[in-house]
Amino acid sequence: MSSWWKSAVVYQIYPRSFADSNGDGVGDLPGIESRLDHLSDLGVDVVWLSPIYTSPQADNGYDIADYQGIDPMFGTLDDFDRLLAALHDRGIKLVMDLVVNHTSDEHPWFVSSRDGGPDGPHRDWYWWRPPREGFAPGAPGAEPTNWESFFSGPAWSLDEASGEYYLHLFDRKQPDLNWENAQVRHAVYAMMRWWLDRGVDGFRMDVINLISKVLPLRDGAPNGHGALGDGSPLYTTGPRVHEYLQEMHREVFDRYPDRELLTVGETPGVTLEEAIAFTDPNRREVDMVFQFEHVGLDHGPGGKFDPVPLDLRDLKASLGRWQVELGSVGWNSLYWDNHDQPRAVSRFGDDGAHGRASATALATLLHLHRGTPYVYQGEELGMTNAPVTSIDDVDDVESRGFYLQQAAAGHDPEVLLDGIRAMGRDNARTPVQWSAEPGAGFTTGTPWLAVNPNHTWLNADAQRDDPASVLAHYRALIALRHDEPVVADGDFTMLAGDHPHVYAYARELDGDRLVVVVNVSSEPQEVALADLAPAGTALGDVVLANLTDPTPPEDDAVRLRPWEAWARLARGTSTAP
Ligand code: ISL
Repeated sequence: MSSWWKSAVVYQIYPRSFADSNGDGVGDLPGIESRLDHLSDLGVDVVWLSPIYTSPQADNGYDIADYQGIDPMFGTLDDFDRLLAALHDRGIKLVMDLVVNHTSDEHPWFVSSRDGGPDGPHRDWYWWRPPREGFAPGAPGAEPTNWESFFSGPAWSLDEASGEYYLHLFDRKQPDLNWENAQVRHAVYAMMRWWLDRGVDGFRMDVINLISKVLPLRDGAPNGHGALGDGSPLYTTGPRVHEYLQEMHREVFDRYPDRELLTVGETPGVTLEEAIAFTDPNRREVDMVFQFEHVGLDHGPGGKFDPVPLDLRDLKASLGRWQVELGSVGWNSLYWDNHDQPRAVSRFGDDGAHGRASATALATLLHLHRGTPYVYQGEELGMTNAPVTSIDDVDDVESRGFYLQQAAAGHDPEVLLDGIRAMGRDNARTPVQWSAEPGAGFTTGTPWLAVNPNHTWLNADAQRDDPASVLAHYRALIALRHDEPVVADGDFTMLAGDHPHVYAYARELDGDRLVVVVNVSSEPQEVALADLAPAGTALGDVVLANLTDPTPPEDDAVRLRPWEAWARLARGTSTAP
């Protein structure tokens, strides 16, 4: 299969926060269409659209009630077809979000599964179990297993009518589909073909490594909140997941041999070894996966809402290992941000005095790795975390579930709010800041989630024609990946791996050597030249820099200003074999 995506950059749109065309405060499909110039100017190759399907929105569309319908909040199928055509006219592909570990509890499949009772035709499409032996339905501890939902509380809810419980690894309104049932799998494949026939260019597969569970379902080590990084062996990369993905490949993707498609699995808790198996092209599963190791390094003992400072050496050890070991067999997805993560510039950078420099430094660090970079809407502007003053400002089902559970258990609400301020998913979900206007150019109405007050100066209008903007730097990074084969295909070598504040690496291809050096701190730093270039060789010419007049290397060392980042390319001088 072609690997056109090695030189491609993907842009993620979270539709409810991107652009609102009708003033109802929620983003929509015509809104996206009205902003396509922004995507063309940026130069991205692919758009990944978070869910736009019919949904009661218990988890902002990751709870789907009709896989082939568009939620009226976002528009109509005609709006969708127009958007797809407009993207294709600009040479941009469209990847859909595929959420098939679970449906909404309002999906007709689940309604039939529940209301048809234990003998109904769809009962086995979901995971139904009687109460734990010796317990009455609804009694404390009666859940069939001790699994906890990722959104707090038990992963089982009771259906009073039948006295049985159904499994939901996420919210109670997101029942897990039973992939053991071949009818379920084939219904999913048919739905995927329907979208491909409509012209879409692939799928981002939500929590796809959770679809196979270890049978019989049983108790595991308690997986308290935030255990996502460790996963649970009872449903993370379960025994049949590879078989299912290979079957999906045969039943869906093999039927479109002439199309350039992209498949990316979201795989929380995936190990490097598992990721190699998922993405080895010979196994015909998915092109790449989203792994979570690097975004778990700042989780403290209490989980994601208990963050600890990141040690850059841990990040280097983690990303470096994935670069070398996965990059040479399968393929990496490269990301800092998405709709589930806080804003990178606030989390790993310095969103105060060094906002622009740290946003561009982090972008440089990530994008020139080996893999396919994903830009999450607003990241290309350096958008920051959202101010939150009380739990009433918080919309996200995960953050709210965490707060309510922990506050009820007696934890200090202010400490809980601090965790949500740092790590909550709403940070990524505030509306895109297009302009300095009151609705940030996102809406003329009341936005569903407050716009960040810094939109008065941090916005696309202010950056569009500014060559020193974060936006201009993203444009340059994307162009560099398109233009320089060493960025797409080169080998990866970590440099100065022990340096606590400088992230440096080399990419090599056919005699070209690209060296990327990033100061990941708000202090000046220095790194020995010998750590960056073999004796007697030069670092080459600057091909990209985030500060004007990038500091030239001195005889023995490279000195860097706070958050300074550059890439230098030496042609035909590689020492690689
Ligand atoms: O963000 C997370 C880390 O705590 C998880 O809450 C997140 O749910 C996990 O990464 C899985 O994410 C995906 O599936 C969820 C949905 O809420 C997320 O938005 C989606 O990206 C359930 O569909």
